[in-house]
Amino acid sequence: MGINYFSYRNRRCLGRGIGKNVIMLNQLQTIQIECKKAIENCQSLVDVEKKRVEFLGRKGKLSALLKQIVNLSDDQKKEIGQKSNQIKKELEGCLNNKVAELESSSINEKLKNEWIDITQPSLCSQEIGHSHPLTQVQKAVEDIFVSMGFMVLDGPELESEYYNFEALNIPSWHPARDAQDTFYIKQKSKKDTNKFLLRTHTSPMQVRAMRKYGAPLRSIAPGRVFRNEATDACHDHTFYQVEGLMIDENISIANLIAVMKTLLKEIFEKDIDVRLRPGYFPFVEPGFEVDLSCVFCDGKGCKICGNTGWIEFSGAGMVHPNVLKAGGIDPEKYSGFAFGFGTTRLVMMKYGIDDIRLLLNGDLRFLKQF
Ligand code: FA5
Repeated sequence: MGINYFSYRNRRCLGRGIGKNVIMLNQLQTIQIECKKAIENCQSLVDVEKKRVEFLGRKGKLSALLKQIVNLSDDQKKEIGQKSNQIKKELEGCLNNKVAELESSSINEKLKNEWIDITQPSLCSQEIGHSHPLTQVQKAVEDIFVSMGFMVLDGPELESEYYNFEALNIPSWHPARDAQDTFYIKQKSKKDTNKFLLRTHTSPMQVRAMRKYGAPLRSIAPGRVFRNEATDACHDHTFYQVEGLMIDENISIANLIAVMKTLLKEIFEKDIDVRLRPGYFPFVEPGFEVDLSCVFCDGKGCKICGNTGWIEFSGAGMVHPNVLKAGGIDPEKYSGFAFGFGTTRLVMMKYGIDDIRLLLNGDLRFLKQF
């Protein structure tokens, strides 16, 4: 419903000699009342915007009325100007309040419709995974060594021939290289003297650690290693080792045995029979093989232990002076032990897994058991 600004009432006012300003005041009040009512009835933000334009817009009702202000005296102009500003402000406030009211009710509506019960059990069953048994045991090993003051180091799987062999007292002509055949990376050119290979053991971390940290030193370096190997129940071409190194003044084999025993007791939660026998590794002197009593046959002999009753677990020994020198450590002042055991073998023994190849073949029926 529009406003007739020259309504019957106003014409009567003029007839009775009432001032133009009074008429305009009446008209302003009419706009004010009509606009408030219209705002109240708005159901949407679009409605509110329409009313804003209709009443307060440049071509809206208030502007149209104010065009008549030219007919008033200066005092009347002032009076009407002030009043119209006050009404405009008030109406703008009403419009804004309505916008806020509609917005919040639409949010509430949305919340009502989108309400979810977060305590309701899931309709689709989601399986929760877990870490691989190799990772579980490696973490346990790391914790045990950290508790004995060792730091945990990480080394490259793509290793230089120098760190994998030469720095470990295994020159290119040495027969020990044959025992650890591996995959070499193609050199860019024949002139390129830097040969790279998939590391055959974690022992390259010995010289890397010595060069970086010097002596005294306690470190372990767990990781994946690779060998060109015919596989069987106890041998894989890709497996995991943990390299251990302890260098200080007056370190002896007794320290090595104590550390090994602590590790095994913690992992197996019981005493395990361990056998030390002489072993040859060019980077230790003297060198040993550490065997564990076979858990599959209780040391009686089975196909897994090759009917010996023992499973080879680790190589170990006192670090060779040449290796200490390659690591920048004075062999006259310091001595140390090193070991490298198969994490994969440890997992087999801990969980009674009778074929090493099960660990990396990705069969979930197997992995779900851990
Ligand atoms: C070495 O790799 C030496 N770097 C260990 C060492 C370190 C000796 C420091 C002295 C001082 P070896 O080849 O014996 O040694 O391997 C060490 C251990 O890795 C073995 O005792 C065994 O537990 C594991 N291992 C070796 N070959 C395989 C394989 N093919 N599959 C799974 N585990 C293996």
